[in-house]
Amino acid sequence: MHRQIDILCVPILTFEQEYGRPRVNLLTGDLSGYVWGANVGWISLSNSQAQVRTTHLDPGPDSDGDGLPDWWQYREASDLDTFSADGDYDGDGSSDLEEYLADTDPRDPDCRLRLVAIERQAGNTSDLTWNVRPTRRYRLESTATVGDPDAWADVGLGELTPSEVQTIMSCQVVDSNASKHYRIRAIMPLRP
Ligand SMILES: [Ca+2]
Ligand SMILES: [Ca+2]
Repeated sequence: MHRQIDILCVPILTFEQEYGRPRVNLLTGDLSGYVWGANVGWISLSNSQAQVRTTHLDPGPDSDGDGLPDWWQYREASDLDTFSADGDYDGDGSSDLEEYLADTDPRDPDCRLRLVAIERQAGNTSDLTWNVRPTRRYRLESTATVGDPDAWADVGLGELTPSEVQTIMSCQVVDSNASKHYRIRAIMPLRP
C-alpha cells in the first residue's frame, strides 16, 4: 500500500516540490523522488537497489512554543499569530492544535475530526463512523465515565489506517446496553 505525502510544503521549495516531488511513505518511512542540492544538483532518494528511509518525521521549529510548528502556521495564515494551541479560529469546537494534529482545515467550521454516526445494530453491536484524512491513523476509544480523562481506553481495534481515497471510516464494536461514550483520536504517523 502506498501512502505518501509531500515532505515539505513551504514556498521556497516550490521548485523542488514541483520537479523533484520528494515524498515519504507514511506507513514505511520510505522516501522517493528527488531533492535539490545547489552544488550537486538533483539527489535521488531511491532507485531499484536502495531507498532512503526515515524512522520519524520531525515537525520542525516552533518559534512561539505553542505546539503548532512554524511551517503549518505560515502555510495556514502566513504568520505565527492567527492560530494558537488553545484558539479555535473557525469556531467549530476543535482547537487549532487539534486541527493540526488531525490534519483538518482550521479555517473551515465544517471540517473537523468527529464521529459523524453511531448506529445501534442487532446483537449488542454498534457501527461508528468518522471522517478521515489519508495522512493520519486513528484510534477509537470508549469510556463509561466521560468526566474522567484517564478512563478512556482503546476499544480493542488498535490503530486504524484509512486508504488513500477514503474520506470516512466505519467500524463495528461490541456494545452492551450500558451507557458508553466514544471518541476518535488522530495519530500522526512517524511522529518522534
Ligand atoms: Ca508555533
Ligand atoms: Ca475546522
